[in-house]
Amino acid sequence: MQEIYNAIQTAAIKIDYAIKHEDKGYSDNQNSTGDIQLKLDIHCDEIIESIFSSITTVKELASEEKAEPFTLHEEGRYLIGYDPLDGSSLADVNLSVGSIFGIYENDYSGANLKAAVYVVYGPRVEIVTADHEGVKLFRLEPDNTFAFIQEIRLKERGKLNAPGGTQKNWPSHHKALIESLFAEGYRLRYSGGMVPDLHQILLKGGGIFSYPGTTDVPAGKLRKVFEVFPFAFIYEQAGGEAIDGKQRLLDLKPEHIHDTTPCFFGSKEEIQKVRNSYANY
Ligand code: P6P
Repeated sequence: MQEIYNAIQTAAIKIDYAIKHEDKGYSDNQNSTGDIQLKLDIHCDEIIESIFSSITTVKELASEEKAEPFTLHEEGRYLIGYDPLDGSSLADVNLSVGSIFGIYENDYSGANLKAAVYVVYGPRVEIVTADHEGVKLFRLEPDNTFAFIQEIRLKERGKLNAPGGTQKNWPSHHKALIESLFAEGYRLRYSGGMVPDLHQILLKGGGIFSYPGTTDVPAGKLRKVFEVFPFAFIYEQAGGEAIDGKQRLLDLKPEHIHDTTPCFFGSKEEIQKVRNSYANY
């Protein structure tokens, strides 16, 4: 697994450079969920594919930017589902963006996730890894190495509320849940970037991030394999919980590689509030 973590560190340095110095224009292509791809999306995907291609323990790659998974090394052990540059359009307005990696065995179900990693490209470049040893924060140093900073743990209850999705399309019980959190004094923290928004809640000790099913998109927007399962794994390893409103997210399986799901990530008390609000829906 360390070989994969090292490869992600190398990719992170190259991607950070690309974000800061390379063409931000749109390509002529769409990805499998219909998003028009930035040239940056495609280049970041190429950086990651190139770096993983030399790691023989990696059997298969599944990228959010490609229609289907593809085999790298037939005898490899790990399947890697990744989003090379999540929230890439935020780079145009100089907001933080990120890369997300789920490291699976056998298939891309939540139960087969063995480790998860994300990179935040912001004022600092930081990497968070989660495996059976816990959740660890690393930061890019001037000599282009990543220094261990701290373990990350969530408190039982936090103070931040990151409510995603188009509010006019929230179901009424979801709207009541979000309003009840603000009435309790939770602070709004939402940039539109899943990685920095979830990173902030982890580093500030807790709260809740939600991207619900909406009246126009009942299955939600965020992708199980590339985004949701990795963060569900990270939040659980940090002492929090991650559900779809009722079920534990890591108990779910993708129907297809780009499958999406409603998702809630947070401290235990906030996730219990979600269960209470969604119990009868
Ligand atoms: P909305 C970015 O496009 C993204 O995939 C996630 O990074 C983010 O959490 C979500 O979409 C934001 O979606 O509908 O709130 O703008």
